Amino acid sequence: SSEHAKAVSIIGAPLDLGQTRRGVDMGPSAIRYAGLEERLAEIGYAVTERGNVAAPEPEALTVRDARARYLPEILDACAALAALVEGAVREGARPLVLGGDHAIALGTLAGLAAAAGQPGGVIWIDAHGDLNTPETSPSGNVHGMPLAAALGRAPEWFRHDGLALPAVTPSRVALVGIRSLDPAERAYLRDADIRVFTMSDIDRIGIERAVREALDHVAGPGFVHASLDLDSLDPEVAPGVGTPVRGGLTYREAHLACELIAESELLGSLEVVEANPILDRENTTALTAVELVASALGKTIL
Ligand code: EXY
Ligand code: MN
Ligand code: MN
Ligand code: MN
Repeated sequence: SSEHAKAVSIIGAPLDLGQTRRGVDMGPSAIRYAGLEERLAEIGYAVTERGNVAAPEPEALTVRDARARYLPEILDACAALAALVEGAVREGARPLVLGGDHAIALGTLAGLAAAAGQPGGVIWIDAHGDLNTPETSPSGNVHGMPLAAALGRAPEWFRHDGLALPAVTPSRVALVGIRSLDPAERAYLRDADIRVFTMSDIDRIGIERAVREALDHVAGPGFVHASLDLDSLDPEVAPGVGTPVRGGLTYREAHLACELIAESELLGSLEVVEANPILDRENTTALTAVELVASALGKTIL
């Protein structure tokens, strides 16, 4: 049915340098332990495990610039991830990247852009915009910046030999589930051709219409990617995240979003980020991640 292969390459990116809570580096293990590979095999995928990219431990590093903590090390890790993602696409498989904090999305998107030879589109499902630059960030946490970096903003900060930037086109970006923006992110979004579906919009028009319109917006040449930040879900459903925000997607809304993504057959790749087993209850967030990935890759109830 789909032009996309029934082959998936799992790539772990256990990076936690983009924020300050320990434990998100265990996200890939937690998601694998929750039964990812078996779940994908059940729905007919040929799964290849690529293991993890190397990610240094913060204890072994020093912060050189508080405006973007650990940025040089994050860019190196993202470049390594980009190479694996590019390789998976060239082999005809769909990359499925497991975070790690959301900073890794810069590597995923750069790898997709390198494989495609051009920027693409992304549906970004998140409580946050991740559109800060080192100059506007209130925290210096790079996991609040990857979408800005992938869009080619603040290039003097994010330039790296191993990263094809810009990796995404503003007119092919849609944000879904948004409920926490900083002033500079809000100002940027006022003028950018990015579609934003806040939680308030979703309350009004429903998740189905929001995701259908988001998918229309991101469709196009190059590639279409989905970046799923687990903090898009309500913290009661997904407590194991470092930056929870009340008022998020319900379990069923998140599933419907993923089912619509699968039905659209637009997606060539997927990533799921911010799972933190130390903050979780009995691996429930990782388990939810596995279920959502299965829905996004075509699992249906009937
Ligand atoms: N906007 C805030 C900041 O830049 O520090 C919070 C960012 C949280 C980002 C999470 C991963 O999506
Ligand atoms: Mn995020
Ligand atoms: Mn987030
Ligand atoms: Mn558009």
